[in-house]
Amino acid sequence: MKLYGFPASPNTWKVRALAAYLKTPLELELVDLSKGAQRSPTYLAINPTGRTPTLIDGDFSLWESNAILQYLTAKSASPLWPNDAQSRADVSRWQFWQLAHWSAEACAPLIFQRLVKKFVNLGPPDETELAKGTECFNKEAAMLNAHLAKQKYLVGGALTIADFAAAAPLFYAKQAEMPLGPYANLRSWFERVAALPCWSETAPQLPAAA
Ligand SMILES: N[C@@H](CCC(=O)N[C@@H](CS)C(=O)NCC(=O)O)C(=O)O
Repeated sequence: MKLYGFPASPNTWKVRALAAYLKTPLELELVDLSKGAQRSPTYLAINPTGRTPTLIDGDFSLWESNAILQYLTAKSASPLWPNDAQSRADVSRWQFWQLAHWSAEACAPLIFQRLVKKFVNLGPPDETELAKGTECFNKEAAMLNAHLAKQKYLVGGALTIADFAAAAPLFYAKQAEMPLGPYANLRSWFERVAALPCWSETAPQLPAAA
């Protein structure tokens, strides 16, 4: 299988980390976001949204990183995507939350304003956007921190792809100045997930990106 992606992006990194964890061979095809490669006609032919990552498995093309996580685990019958209806719905719930709220409203704005803008010379951070992102971050982090007071991982007592999805943007917590200080359970959970060798095995070489 081939993954079209940008290694520094949390959405690409979490897919590559999962593949490494599952020992699923995954060839990386670089889509250089800094050069606008996501808008090339050849890339748009496999992913009309013009976003990364995209998985190619034979003649099957799959975009949306959380769908890719589900597909890779389903293919290898891994317990990271448990095979009963309630657990699957529970994992999906956290993945939908990650996509709509944790990443889109909280982590991504802070990463964009404090890292990406610097990296691609887009000027100083927008203070209004930073304030909005910080408020959302605190709201979602407080909820997640309370959830993690009851259990070690997002779903049940074991690692799932929900943890891969929610942890990925936090690798940029320091550079994006995400206010993790008050959230001890969240920090311990992230340390547990980040300690999996698959993350360092697939860590990006670039200093920062979206
Ligand atoms: N919901 C999508 C988000 C994908 C996404 O926004 N990818 C960013 C990198 S993190 C991208 O390719 N941006 C390029 C662009 O929007 O032009 C997913 O999870 O795969």
